Amino acid sequence: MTGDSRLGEGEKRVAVSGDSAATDKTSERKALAAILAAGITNELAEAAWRLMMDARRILLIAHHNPDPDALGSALGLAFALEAHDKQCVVACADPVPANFTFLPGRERVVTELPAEDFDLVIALDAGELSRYGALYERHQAFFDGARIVNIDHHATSTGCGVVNIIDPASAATAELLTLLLLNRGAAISQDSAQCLLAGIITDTRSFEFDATTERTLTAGAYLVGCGAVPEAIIKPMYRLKPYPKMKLWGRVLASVQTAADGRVIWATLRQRDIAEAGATPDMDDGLPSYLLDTDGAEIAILLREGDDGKTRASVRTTGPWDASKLCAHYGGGGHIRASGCTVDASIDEAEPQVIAYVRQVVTTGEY
Ligand SMILES: [Mn+2]
Repeated sequence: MTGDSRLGEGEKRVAVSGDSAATDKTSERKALAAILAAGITNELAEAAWRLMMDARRILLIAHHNPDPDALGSALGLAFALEAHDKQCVVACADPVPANFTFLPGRERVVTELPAEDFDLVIALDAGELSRYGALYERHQAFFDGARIVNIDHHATSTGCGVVNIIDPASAATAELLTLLLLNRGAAISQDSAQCLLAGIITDTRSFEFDATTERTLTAGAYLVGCGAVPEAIIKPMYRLKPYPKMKLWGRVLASVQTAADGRVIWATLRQRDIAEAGATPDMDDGLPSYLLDTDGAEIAILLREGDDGKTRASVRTTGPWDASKLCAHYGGGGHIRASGCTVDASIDEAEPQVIAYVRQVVTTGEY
């Protein structure tokens, strides 16, 4: 951009950083929108959008045990559809977790349907109706006969709709929704953007997981341009803790030990730790991963004393180690990086047993 030659030197600088910067911003946003809009096939986007535009009352459902991607996708899409004069109800079998303070509209999520008078259902972040839990179980006949649009990003999804938009290349359902809305030229309000960004940020743990692509970040950039605020999501989601949780973590971290030159790290959580910290049992949430953040640690284990005399082990791994195989030894399972099992022994008996087994795996490579 060239400045106005009639302006003095100082004025010219003001002109350049003002008007042309605003023009650049608009064209930059248009370019981002075009890139994102091209990330979804037009036919599929059109088929889904037509069903939404033809509907009057729309039910948007998030899977049970909801995460911010499921709820943020449902709320974010509801905000966008309401701008097109659609009546939207957002439902989930379980209530919105208390720390999801960053989701605009969370107070409107219902755990039970007011009625079954919907002409479209949009199922978000899971490809099987059974994953919608009690909501599906209580209204099975309605859901089995309903017209459903299914939007999800899990590779294992079978699709439960007449139109299924399932894209495992998307790091989050919310990323896929951003593509859909931009493909259809739909406006994304600040509230909608905040919900969608929450889905993207939490499914990638702040753009850390390897599911994060250039497109994921582009979608994030676009949503920030719509007014979404990353800090409002990241701090309550990952860092803010109630004081009793801080106290509990302090007690548990004081018990930390290592074996196999620090490659195995573990800590114990006893019933009295919970009681004396004034904590609740769910406040160990995040602790096993936190242990794995120790330099040199490859396998992290949190051993928790149950109130039934048994011991619960939560295992997190990095490198070549398969947490699900380690836990299978005790009849448990899960994922490669995160698994759990219950050891039928008191914590004092279980601790040396489990550590001896894991130490043997690390030194021999045999599970
Ligand atoms: Mn998801």
